Amino acid sequence: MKKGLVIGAAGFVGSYLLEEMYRQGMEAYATKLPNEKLDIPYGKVLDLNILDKEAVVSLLYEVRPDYIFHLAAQSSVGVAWKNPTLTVDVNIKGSINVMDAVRELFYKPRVLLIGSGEEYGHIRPGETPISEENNLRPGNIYAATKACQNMIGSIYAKAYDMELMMVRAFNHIGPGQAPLFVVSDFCKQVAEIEKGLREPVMKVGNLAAKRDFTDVRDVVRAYVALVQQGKSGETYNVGSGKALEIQEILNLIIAKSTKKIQVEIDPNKIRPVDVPIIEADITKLNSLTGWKPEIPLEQTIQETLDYWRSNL
Ligand code: A2R
Ligand code: GDD
Repeated sequence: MKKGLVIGAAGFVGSYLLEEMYRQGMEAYATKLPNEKLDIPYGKVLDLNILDKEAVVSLLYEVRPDYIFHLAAQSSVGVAWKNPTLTVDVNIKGSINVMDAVRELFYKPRVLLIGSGEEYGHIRPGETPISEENNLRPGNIYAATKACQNMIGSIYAKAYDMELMMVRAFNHIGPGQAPLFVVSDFCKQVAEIEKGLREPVMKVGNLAAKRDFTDVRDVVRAYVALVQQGKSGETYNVGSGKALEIQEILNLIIAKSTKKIQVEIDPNKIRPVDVPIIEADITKLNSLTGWKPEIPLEQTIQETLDYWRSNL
């Protein structure tokens, strides 16, 4: 049985990934920050802060995983504007600690580094859907840290002959996501309005942006396929292949509300820069693994809304 380690498993994607690993017959190990809670019905949970390089080394020697999924990050574009140094520390220095710890091992585990569709940034006309070979022109601090992780990952893979693969994940959504992110945020507001916990007014940010949304359960299937089949030093887009305007997402969510809702732009939700469109070309991943998304957006939105209706 292959051993898989998920670093940063207490966040949104972690528990879905652990479930998928279990389904595919992998032995699961998971790390969380000491102050986080993570109860999983299978596998072992260990504490780890990736800023502590020696702790990463010891943990890898203890677990000796065949596969490593590196999810740990400061994952919010909005938070990165407010706390750039934390974002740089965790997303760049933390990732280098993971890569260095892997490099020092006496064997070569296969490692998946999770980056972002945001790395492409200011996409030019004619560049969508965007392929992995496109220039990176990051438009925010979070995106710059993930582009840096990607570049260092590809350098390490070549320089040290490591089994490192990079993912550029586009927007992933589903039940349990923090309301920092747009779909979860809008669904939570609808549930609060339905329960009479707030006025029937949705506070929103930039509705003109176009983003490419995929259900988190589809995303983790791609991660498990890539950690096994991905080619070392290569980067793979993981997305739906189709961008939608946030306005359209809002319309879909509001249409499901049992209450009449007004929409109001909240200036605090408008970012200093928000790139107009991010849309994935997923040909490379599909050709390698046959992966394609299966869960329709409408179902993900319904389940996210129902999650908030029963978890306020
Ligand atoms: O920031 P927290 O307290 O939510 O903890 C996050 C954790 N994390 C760390 N783990 C170890 N050492 C650190 N120094 C450190 N700093 C933060 O990583 C959280 O539990 C986890 C990341 O989970 P989420 O923020 O929920 O991200 P999600 O949606 O699971 O995305 C997974 C990956 C990330 O690399 C994103 O940047 C990418 O996919 O989109
Ligand atoms: N969060 C939020 N809240 N975003 C809003 C809102 C709102 O009320 N109104 C409009 N938006 C717009 C944002 O300006 C952005 O254009 C888009 O909705 C998506 O925002 P988020 O859901 O916060 O996600 P993100 O695109 O910034 O980042 C997510 O996707 C990346 C991959 O593309 C995160 O999951 C990242 O970790 C991930 O790398």
